[in-house]
Amino acid sequence: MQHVYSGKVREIYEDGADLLLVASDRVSVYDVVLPTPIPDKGALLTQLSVWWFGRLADIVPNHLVSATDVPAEFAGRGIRCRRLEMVPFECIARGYLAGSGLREYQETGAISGVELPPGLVEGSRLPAPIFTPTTKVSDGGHDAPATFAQVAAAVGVETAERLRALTLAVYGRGAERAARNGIIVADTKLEFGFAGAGTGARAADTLTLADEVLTPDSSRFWPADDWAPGRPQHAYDKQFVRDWAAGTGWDKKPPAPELPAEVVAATQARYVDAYEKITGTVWRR
Ligand code: Q0Z
Repeated sequence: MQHVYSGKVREIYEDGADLLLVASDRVSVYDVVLPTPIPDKGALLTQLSVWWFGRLADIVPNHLVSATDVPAEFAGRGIRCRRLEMVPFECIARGYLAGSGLREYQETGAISGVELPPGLVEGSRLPAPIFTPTTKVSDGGHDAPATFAQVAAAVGVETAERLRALTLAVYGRGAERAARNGIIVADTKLEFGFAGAGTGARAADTLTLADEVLTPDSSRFWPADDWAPGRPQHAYDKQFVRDWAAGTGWDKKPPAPELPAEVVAATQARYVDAYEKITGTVWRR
């Protein structure tokens, strides 16, 4: 088992032809990883993603090989997946205005080249969900918006059209199910790859959904009952951490302070709640 990559809160290992994607219990706020883990967070997000892969399989094939055939130390929070030739763009769907999309709209009236009507505010629901890809920045920097034409220039127009259609279909399915259960999925980031890595194949019809899907780490989840456009929205998962951090006077630069036990417990409960609301099943570790 070779360790090949560390993200802020996840790791990738190599096992022969497969990869193991392992989610930790670490949590980041304001791009800083906190010193205090949230128990079961890695397993909750991994199992939510696995649940979604099953619920999206009629839309797009996925990289999941096994959620159980992993080393004991990764049990529950690791998946075995097929290695893909990754598409060099983050495929983002947005149904609401927030984050970098909001800033781009305020500066240009568009996001990733998609023109939007005037008068939208922070948290506004968009007239219809839009595809707003970004280029991946490898060195930990922030991703830059890419237009549909840039994606098409890089991977071909047929693949770009399929990426857009798949991204909007996955978001549509996810947002609809979450909304029925009181959770707004404001936006979501998907990663796709081409099956047959190493063979040079890069055909639109081999596009495969990779990474994690429709989790609170890859998406903005908001509680629907306090959605109010015109101000920053409350994060479904991290709001307790953000509120607590604001009260400490922490300057949002590393190192972050340790979380008190009640903030850990309240945050863990939100991850459990999101898992249970979306899947309609009871969380058992
Ligand atoms: C995913 C990432 C991290 C987890 C590479 N099936 C695949 N084939 C090839 N590459 C990837 C995948 Cl999922 C791949 N990432 C993002 C980073 C932990 C996923 F630290 N990078």
